[in-house]
Amino acid sequence: MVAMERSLVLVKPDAVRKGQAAEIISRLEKLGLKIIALKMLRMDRALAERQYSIHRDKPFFDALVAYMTSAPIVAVVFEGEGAVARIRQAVGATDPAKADAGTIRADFGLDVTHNAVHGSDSVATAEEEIWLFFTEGEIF
Ligand code: DAT
Ligand code: MG
Repeated sequence: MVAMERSLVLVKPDAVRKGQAAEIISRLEKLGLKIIALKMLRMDRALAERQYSIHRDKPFFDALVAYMTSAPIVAVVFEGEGAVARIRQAVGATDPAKADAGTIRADFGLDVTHNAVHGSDSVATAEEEIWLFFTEGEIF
């Protein structure tokens, strides 16, 4: 049996700017995953640093934080059976050039920084990430 899971998806600044947010979210809905929370926001530095704290010592950290705070994003919580792995599969590899054909990053990503979308990498990470963006009353 596959467990009911929740995952945080972020439609990143370049995809929002290009008007691809609804199409990206729609692809995930079409997998049978349910939207249980959704908002548009501009991340501030503190939020971006917390969301990506695991990468704090990486050479790309400052560029990543600068990019994620550069313009508004759309944050979505999806719920469904096996949601975490199914979303990761639909999102594709971190580098769009290496992502499988038909994945969101292959279709919408520009490069390893501007890769269109974030999806939580585990159930535990998802639960941490969700609470960075949403309060209990914002999740349905
Ligand atoms: P993912 O988003 O696929 O989980 P990750 O957790 O390794 O990938 O990295 C988080 C984000 O950091 C990624 O979406 C984009 C950025 N990033 C990762 N590796 C990078 C690199 N080598 N150069 C620039 N940005 C990178
Ligand atoms: Mg990751």
